[in-house]
Amino acid sequence: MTTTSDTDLSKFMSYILRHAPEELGLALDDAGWTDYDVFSQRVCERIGVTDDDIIRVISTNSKKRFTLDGSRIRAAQGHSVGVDLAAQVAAATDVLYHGTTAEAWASIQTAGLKPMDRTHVHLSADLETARQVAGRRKGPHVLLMVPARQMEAKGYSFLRADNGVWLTANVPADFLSIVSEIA
Ligand code: HQG
Repeated sequence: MTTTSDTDLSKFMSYILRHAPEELGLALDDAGWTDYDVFSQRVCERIGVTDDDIIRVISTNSKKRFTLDGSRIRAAQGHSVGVDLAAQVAAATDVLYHGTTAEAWASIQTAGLKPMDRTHVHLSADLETARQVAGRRKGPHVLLMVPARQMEAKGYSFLRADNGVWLTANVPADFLSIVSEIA
């Protein structure tokens, strides 16, 4: 019987596909894809779930964290291992948003937005998503506006992950402005 919750299974799958494919003896190609059948078999063996559990997590995941494409799977975004998601390079919408803590803002306002432990800075097309990302963290929040189209005109590039999250290498402080602060 499976005792792993869908949340735990989703976290394990993210861990493997974003950060540590070698834990299951897997390799990701340049764009982060790996063979689905081998992935499924190894996840099932390691944590005692079934292929049905994995398929359910892929299809019901609230943030569409996983992309199943024919015989291959990848994490839509969030990687710490270097993968090139550039297939989805897209013209950025006018403005993108980032939700963070007031504490982080203290450094961000001089250092800019950096990818920290991930390969990219994560941005969203709507304010509500940015608010939700910030809401996962304790303390006062800050919502930041990123003038994506203006940055693009200056040579910065943006790409849209499979699940709609926007990614970029970094956002210098000069481009950032506060939308609103939530106590
Ligand atoms: C902050 C979730 C100090 C940045 C969400 C953020 C998202 C700085 C934190 C996805 C900084 C990094 C990503 C600087 C950036 N000084 N702090 N110069 N530059 N930061 O988790 O955007 O559940 O890597 O503001 O929904 O919070 O994983 O990024 O607070 O899409 O699928 O450093 O994670 O998706 O944190 O979240 P993260 P994030 P998943």
